[in-house]
Amino acid sequence: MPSTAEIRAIHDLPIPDLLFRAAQVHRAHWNAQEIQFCTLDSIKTGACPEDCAYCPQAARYDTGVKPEPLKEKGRVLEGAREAKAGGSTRYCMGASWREVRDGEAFEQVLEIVTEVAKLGMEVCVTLGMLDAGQARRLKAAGATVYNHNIDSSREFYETIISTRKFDDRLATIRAVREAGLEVCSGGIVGMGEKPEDRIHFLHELTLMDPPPESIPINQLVPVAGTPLAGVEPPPPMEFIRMIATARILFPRSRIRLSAGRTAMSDEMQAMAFFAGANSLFTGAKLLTTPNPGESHDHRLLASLGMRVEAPIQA
Ligand code: SAM
Ligand code: DTB
Ligand code: SF4
Repeated sequence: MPSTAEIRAIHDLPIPDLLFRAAQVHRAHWNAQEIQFCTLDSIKTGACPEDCAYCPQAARYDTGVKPEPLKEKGRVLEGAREAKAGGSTRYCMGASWREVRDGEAFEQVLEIVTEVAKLGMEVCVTLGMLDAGQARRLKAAGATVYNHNIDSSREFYETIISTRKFDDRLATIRAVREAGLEVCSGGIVGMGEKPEDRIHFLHELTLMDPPPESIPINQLVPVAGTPLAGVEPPPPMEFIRMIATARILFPRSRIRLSAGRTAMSDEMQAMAFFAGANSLFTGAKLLTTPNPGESHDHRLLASLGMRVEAPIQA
């Protein structure tokens, strides 16, 4: 496992060297012309009891997000079919829960997962904390992946969320692993953290054995009403450094260029692809905030001579 000093040495390389190394690693393991399209669906929105300082769905912040109960299965399926038709090979369903509780709502989620799984996309869910038994039930229903971000370094995490501990996050990720699900875990750049926190965040991911199959790198979407509303985005190259360093550290993982793309130029996104990002969230909305949209993404890839990754099973 690399030490934090070794990770820092990679992260701080001169940009041409960093990008060259990242691109080499990327090409050794992936087709660098292809990007996976994933679609997000907020299946239960807002009114979350947690206090994550970045999140528009926390009940305690006045963000204008309209709380919505668990979505009806038919509506989720409609969205999933559309996503597939638009080229997505992964459907990610998020719920603004602190944790999964056994009962009616979880049973409904299991039914939704069962139906979405029949469409032949990768099926990801992100429902907050859970235990190994619940993770096994999700897997049995057809989920392939569970998303649970560590978000930042342990030190910084505990300044942006007070309602749970970093170790709670790690415990859920272990439960997901034990159940045989793939792990999707990444973080957010641009919350006011120091470069040192970003190194420690990546280091935490290297300590997971095996590392997450999928690593979303989000840029903070500052939302009015949240404590992080006024935080300025970091210089674009700091974000690109994170993508490139993640690619070098995790050659076989999906590195996902996630939230924050509406604030990025097309050139910055192109550079993220060159730095090793090979997946993105498409569609006009993330969970509650805007996203560039499918037509933008098809145009962007075409303009770069790139293409959407096709499904593995035709
Ligand atoms: N409630 C569950 C949880 O916290 O794990 C699942 C949904 S939660 C919205 C999923 C992730 O979205 C968070 O871990 C965070 O990384 C990301 N996220 C939330 N708000 C964001 C924002 N304003 N900008 C960037 N990423 C954000
Ligand atoms: C992840 O890392 N980013 C996605 C997904 N995993 C669940 C969520 C981004 C949310 C951005 C804020 C919003 O739209 O509410
Ligand atoms: Fe709730 Fe998840 Fe948002 Fe935190 S990130 S407030 S747990 S929905």
